Amino acid sequence: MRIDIITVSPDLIKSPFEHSIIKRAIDKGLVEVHFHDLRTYALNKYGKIDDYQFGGGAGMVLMIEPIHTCISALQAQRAYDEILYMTPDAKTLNQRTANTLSMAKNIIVLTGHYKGVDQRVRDKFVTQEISIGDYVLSGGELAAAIVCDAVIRLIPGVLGDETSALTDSFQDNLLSPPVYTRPSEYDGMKVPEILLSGNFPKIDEWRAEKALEHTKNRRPDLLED
Ligand code: 6GU
Repeated sequence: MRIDIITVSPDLIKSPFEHSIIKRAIDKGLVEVHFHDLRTYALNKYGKIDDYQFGGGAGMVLMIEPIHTCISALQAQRAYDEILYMTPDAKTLNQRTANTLSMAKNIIVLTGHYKGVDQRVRDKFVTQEISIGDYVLSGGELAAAIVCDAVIRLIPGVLGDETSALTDSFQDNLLSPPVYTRPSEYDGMKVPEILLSGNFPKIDEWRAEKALEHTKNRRPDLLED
């Protein structure tokens, strides 16, 4: 997979790609991530990429031309499956979306800033808009990093244990059951007996029960989905 991230703050978004599982995926060649500073495509030598909004109101809007130039330059080199735009006024990211995106070959991720981008960018170039939750961040960069993390870890070969993504929370619309490690007793707190029993069918059953109980208590909305 190849991901091209268009941003006004490349430095803000780079670090999540330089650690742990995502870094390893890049090192293994399972994913390529490229950052494009929107200012490189600015209209003039002062780096102009935004302007006041028509009709008045606070906040700057990213202009269509630099974004169009950047997207066109990328599209001249390869076809893209999706052009994502990160914005709080969109459908919220979920595991199903991450699963689908993990099967793409080439993706562009456009991150907004200030008041966002000119609506014509969204109408004409963007194929999918994604929010990461019902709260507002100062820019789309951190949200883009989150989407990329959720997607990259699902690419086959990225996680060492192939089954491990399948047992994640949300993969079957259930939250994960609790996990324990040594010691089996700490300060009077005991690990549930069943987990020490070696009876794996029973353990699976216990985990399924706990996952359901957990979901009912914390996220009943997932069960209606
Ligand atoms: Cl994608 N962008 C911004 N600026 N805020 C958000 C968001 C995105 N998702 C949730 N809040």
